[in-house]
Amino acid sequence: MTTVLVTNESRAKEYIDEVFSQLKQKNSHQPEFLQAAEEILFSLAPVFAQHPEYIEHNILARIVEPDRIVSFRVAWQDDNNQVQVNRGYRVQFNNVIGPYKGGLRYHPTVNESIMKFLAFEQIFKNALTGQPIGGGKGGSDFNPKGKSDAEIMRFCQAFMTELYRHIGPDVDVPAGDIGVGAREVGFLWGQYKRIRGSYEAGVLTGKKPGYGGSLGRKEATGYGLIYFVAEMLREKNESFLNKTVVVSGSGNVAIYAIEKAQAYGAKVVACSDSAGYIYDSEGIDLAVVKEIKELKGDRIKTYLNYRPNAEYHEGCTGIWNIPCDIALPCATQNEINGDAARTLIANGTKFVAEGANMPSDLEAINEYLANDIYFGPGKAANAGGVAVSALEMAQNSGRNYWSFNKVDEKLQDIMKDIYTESKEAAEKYGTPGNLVVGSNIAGFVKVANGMVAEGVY
Ligand code: NDP
Ligand code: 2IT
Repeated sequence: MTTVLVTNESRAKEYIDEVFSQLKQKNSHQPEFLQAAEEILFSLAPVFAQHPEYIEHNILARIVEPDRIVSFRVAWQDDNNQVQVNRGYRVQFNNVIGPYKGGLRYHPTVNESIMKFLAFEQIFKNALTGQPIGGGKGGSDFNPKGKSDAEIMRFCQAFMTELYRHIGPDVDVPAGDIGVGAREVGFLWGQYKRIRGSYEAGVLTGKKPGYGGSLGRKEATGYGLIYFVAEMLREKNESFLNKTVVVSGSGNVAIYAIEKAQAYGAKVVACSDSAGYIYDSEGIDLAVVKEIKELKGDRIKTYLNYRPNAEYHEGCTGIWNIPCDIALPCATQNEINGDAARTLIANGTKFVAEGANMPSDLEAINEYLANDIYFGPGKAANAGGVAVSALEMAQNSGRNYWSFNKVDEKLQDIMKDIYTESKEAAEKYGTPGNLVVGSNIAGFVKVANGMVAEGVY
């Protein structure tokens, strides 16, 4: 028996090594995708040791190759009547457990590597939600900063004029991400409806409530993160009450994470944007942050105009030097490296959970795990947004609306279930307390079983 296990273990490791080395060769110019794949692949060794049938079906080599990637030209006219050109993407990675599902990102850094890393993560995240949604992601290198409403609208219309032929309520359902919120989803939706000539509400999520959108979607990622962290805290006989919290970013995820953390009695002392961070020792005034970011679209620096006793620091990485009990990165990928993680550890941080996708690099994750930080990885901790997107799809299919409380209660249950499943998978596969391994395995097994069931095509 022991020999069989050892053989299985070494065969599992060999198999993963083999798939990853081929992946590196094929995608050597895609560092973010390789980073996401490395984290997931190597955490799956215990699963392959116990399930050699996944090796027989060559699940790993199949799951790392997207079903398809669509890349297209987006030409649009700016307010000076100049024609601008951007590149649009949709990565349809895996639709084994439901239509492709994932957000759209508008940011100048968007490229195929970033799209693929996000879509790959989304497969496992979406599986974890327990909702029938596959994994996808899209976006453009379009920079929304400084653009007028009319320019944003024309860009969204031009983007949808190509994207519409690749999506549909049962095919692929985009939503928001960085640079794409309810305003952009509204413009995209209007154009889709115009082209298709039918009211297919479930083709996009994150719409405004009253026009097909779900109550609670705007808050879902941030609130869901806090519900997840509440479970992590409960595990250690702790709570949010009087904890010092640092949240990076000041966008959709950050704002609603701050709101719920404060409602649970935490003191949130800092947040940021891509230019710098603010520190308010008395606790962030969220009404001010909302006015700056949601109403005015201004820089976080202007917080000092309302709260002169706060501090502003240029550059966003310094935020991790602020001592805190709980760190919640909610801005973007790779915002915490090994050095920042060591600073958090030295300052006594005990909990890190990711509102953003892949904000901690591999070195940072290894530091957390080796130093008794209880770590909630993004694909589990930030799954609340896409989970409520799936609830929006359900409402659209049923042609009805649910109350905020009904959605919020379902979100709380989903986040608790994700926590429990991740924790139990970590225990079952021999790494108790390691939610990275636990969430990767719990998500992977659902998709892998579906792939075995549907056969090779
Ligand atoms: P927003 O566009 O609403 O906000 C993004 C925030 O992050 C802004 O404060 C922005 O600053 C900052 N930011 C963006 N890019 C960078 C960068 N390169 N360096 C430093 N700061 C940066 O996006 P969201 O809040 O929706 O998304 C934040 C993160 O959460 C992303 O990783 C996203 O993938 C993830 N996520 C989002 C979900 C959702 O439902 N929206 C669901 C799950 C995960 P500035 O204003 O200066 O650009
Ligand atoms: O990263 C994410 O999970 C999102 N941006 C949300 C995707 C969605 O379809 O709601």
